[in-house]
Amino acid sequence: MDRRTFLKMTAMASATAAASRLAYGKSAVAAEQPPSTAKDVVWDKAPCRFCGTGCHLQVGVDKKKGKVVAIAGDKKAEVNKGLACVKGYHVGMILYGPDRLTKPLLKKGDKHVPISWDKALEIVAQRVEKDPKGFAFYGSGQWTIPEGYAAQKFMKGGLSCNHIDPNARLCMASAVTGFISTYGVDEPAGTYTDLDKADVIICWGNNPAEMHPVLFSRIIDRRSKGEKVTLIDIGTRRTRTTDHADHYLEFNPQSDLAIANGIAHLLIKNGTYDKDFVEKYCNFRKDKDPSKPTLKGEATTFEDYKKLLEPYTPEKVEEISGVPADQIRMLGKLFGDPKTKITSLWCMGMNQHTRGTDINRLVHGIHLLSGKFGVPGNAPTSLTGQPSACGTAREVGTLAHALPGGRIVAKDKHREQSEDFWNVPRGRIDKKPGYHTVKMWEQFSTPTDKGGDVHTIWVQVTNPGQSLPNLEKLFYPSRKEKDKFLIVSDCYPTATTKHADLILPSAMWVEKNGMFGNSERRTQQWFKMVEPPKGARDDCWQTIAVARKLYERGFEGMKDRDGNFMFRFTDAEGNEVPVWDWDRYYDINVDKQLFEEYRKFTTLKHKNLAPYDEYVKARGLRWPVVQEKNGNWREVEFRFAAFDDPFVKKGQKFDFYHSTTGDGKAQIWFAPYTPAPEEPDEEYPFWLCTGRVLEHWHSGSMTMRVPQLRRAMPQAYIELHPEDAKAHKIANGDMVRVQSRRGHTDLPAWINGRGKPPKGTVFVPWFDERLLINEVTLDAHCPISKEPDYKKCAVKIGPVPTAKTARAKEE
Ligand code: MGD
Ligand code: MGD
Ligand code: SF4
Ligand code: MOS
Repeated sequence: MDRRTFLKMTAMASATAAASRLAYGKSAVAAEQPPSTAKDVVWDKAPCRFCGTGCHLQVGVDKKKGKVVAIAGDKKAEVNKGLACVKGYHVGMILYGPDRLTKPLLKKGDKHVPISWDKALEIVAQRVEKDPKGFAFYGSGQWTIPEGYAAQKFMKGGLSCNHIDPNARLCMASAVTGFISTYGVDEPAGTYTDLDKADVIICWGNNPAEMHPVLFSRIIDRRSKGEKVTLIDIGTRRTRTTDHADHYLEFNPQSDLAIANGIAHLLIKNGTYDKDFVEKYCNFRKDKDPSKPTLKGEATTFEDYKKLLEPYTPEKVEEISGVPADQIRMLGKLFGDPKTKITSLWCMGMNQHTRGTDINRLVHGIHLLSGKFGVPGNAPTSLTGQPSACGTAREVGTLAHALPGGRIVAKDKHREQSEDFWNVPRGRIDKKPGYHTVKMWEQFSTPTDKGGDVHTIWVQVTNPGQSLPNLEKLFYPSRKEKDKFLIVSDCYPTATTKHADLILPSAMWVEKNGMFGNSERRTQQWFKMVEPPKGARDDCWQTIAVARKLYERGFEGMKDRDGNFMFRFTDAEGNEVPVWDWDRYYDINVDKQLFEEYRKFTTLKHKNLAPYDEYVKARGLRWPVVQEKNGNWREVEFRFAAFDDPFVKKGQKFDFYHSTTGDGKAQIWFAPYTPAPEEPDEEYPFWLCTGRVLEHWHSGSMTMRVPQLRRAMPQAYIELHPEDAKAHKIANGDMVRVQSRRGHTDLPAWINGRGKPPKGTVFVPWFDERLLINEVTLDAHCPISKEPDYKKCAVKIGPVPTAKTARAKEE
């Protein structure tokens, strides 16, 4: 099977899902279908709007109609070489759902009434003035880089308020803390190139066949060329990825910690770890009290590390994880063989974990211990999910504790540097980190007189009313509080806009200029190609226009050191352009000016980006991008390794130049296995795992409006093991109530469906806004990364007690 056939087959399998008993409800939302062979079509490049794979597409625009009418994979793109998955091919149609938002809407009683943009901006400005420290910005890994940068500057450099955090907190925060505590600096050392070179690829509880399909097809492609590549799927349920795996190791939720320790145990016991690499380039670390894990921990010795690993014999690991001891030995042998190149991939299984930071550190640890690092094909590579979770959330640092370019608010020097770059007065940036996502929504949900000090949240490019965990606790309560005000910028009506006090209609994807940063440190750029529906406007414009409103009303924070407006854009002659006037916004390239300003930050922690114009020419470049003597800009495939990374000290083979111990070494951590905070018991006997499906993007707000995708996967369902279904007298398609200590939702059963959960576990995808599984999930989170665990909680299942079906719920 080659890459193309794999992608075609996944699309076909989607169609079979549609034909199953699952299909019910309104079938297709009428959206105009773009003809594929239109005349007058002009093509331009843009990265796909969806996943972190970061495929580059060619977008065909009918110049007469001013509409996107065709999509093709971009042949010049290294990531996808002309291919795309089903979502990619249909991405143009997300612009043309019939119910795009086109007017600012203000809540009056139970209704939303249209208001002017000027009035809307004034309302936002008044909310800020009322209480700047109680104003929070909830952003996204789907923000473009300039959008995130503008919001970051507005909050931290303007309002002196650090309450800005992205939805990516729900997603890759544990990967960040894993990288930082291991290497001292965030983001993968390797790139997708490793997938072409590895002998063995291990997936640690992720499903790239559906979630990073074009990336996954790269592995399939190697096999079709006759190359031998062994795929090992370590997961808690069978998925489409499992179908292609040579080995499937099914483990009990949470016990990945024991498996990783089991591998390290064998490497040491058999003396097959890489002694030279460990001695030269690694230190050992652990937490003093493992029940209270920290980012920094304390130094320990190899002897101590060895002792701590002693209990993790293959037999003990089998007892904890359910994975046969022989399969643990197989993993130990692979890591212990110096000739085998291994690349590990992971995503939400390891990150959405109450021990998320620890399991990230342990997987880095076994790669370091075995020396499977820094040679093409040997890499521990976390995948991100959103198209710019890396580029915007991580690199621009739109997290409550961060500043652009790997700076943090807690450090005096970092704040001062940022204040200088922004030309704002000393002391403008607050040194106290703001609220992380869960805390932000908790504070918003708590009444003011009970200490709930967040009064307004402005949401951009995310749908928290569907995606936050434990909605009953984190989302609904604020909606009953009179003085809590929710502002939402979105393109469509959603589970969040429904509850919003103010809705701001937004332009999307190629209706605006943009830049994304994908999962392999690749920064990508595109230009606006079509006009948004009249009334919808860029998120970045919205932020700048609110800032201007505040400036005009005399708000001090919007002034720079010279008393000028803090967002100053100029034309070629150096004259200020009033971009806050929507009609003037595209007089100049705002993205380019914001990016060039941001770029200065990126050299401070070796995350160097090239000038904007380089990205216009390229199909993305992987940072650090450094200029060579001949003037060319060169990207880096493997960081910290002398063969490729220009920042490695001369004469050294490896150099962890941001080492937390200051000695150029990486940290190998020990962390024990501990059980999940909520496990199945007599009353709630099942594990619930939640996740995604190929056809839909997250909350489904975009993909459910594409008829082809909606038809292919029309609604959410609950996957069960056939024996559990039998025991509960549940047949395919029967409505099942899934209930946790927090809430319940009713879904049709899918037995032997696409995913196959083991006995005692169920799985529900979360894309369906009519069937909110996040009323059931848990908000417990990793104490270091603050990322919640959507992958496991305890539930019971049973028949739906009343006539209240999912359809009733929809109405
Ligand atoms: P999920 O479905 O969230 O997918 O991509 P993935 O992480 O690949 O995760 C499900 C997996 O979690 C299960 O297969 C299970 O094996 C694993 N798991 C459950 N419990 C545990 C555990 O205790 N430990 C470990 N190690 N694993 C466990 C997510 C990614 O997908 C993300 S973050 C985003 S933002 C994107 N979203 C997205 C989408 O919405 N749709 C599509 N089609 N693609 C997407 N790509 C991205
Ligand atoms: P999306 O559907 O991507 O989900 O969760 P969300 O970010 O909440 O929301 C993006 C919103 O932005 C949509 O409503 C879309 O219509 C809108 N939009 C699209 N383009 C634009 C634009 O250009 N401008 C504006 N203003 N709006 C736009 C994602 C989050 O969900 C993530 S990343 C993870 S990893 C978590 N995963 C997860 C899980 O695995 N299980 C469960 N149960 N819940 C989860 N929630 C988390
Ligand atoms: Fe888009 Fe991801 Fe599919 Fe590539 S793999 S076309 S980036 S959704
Ligand atoms: Mo899911 S970043 O990786 O947002």
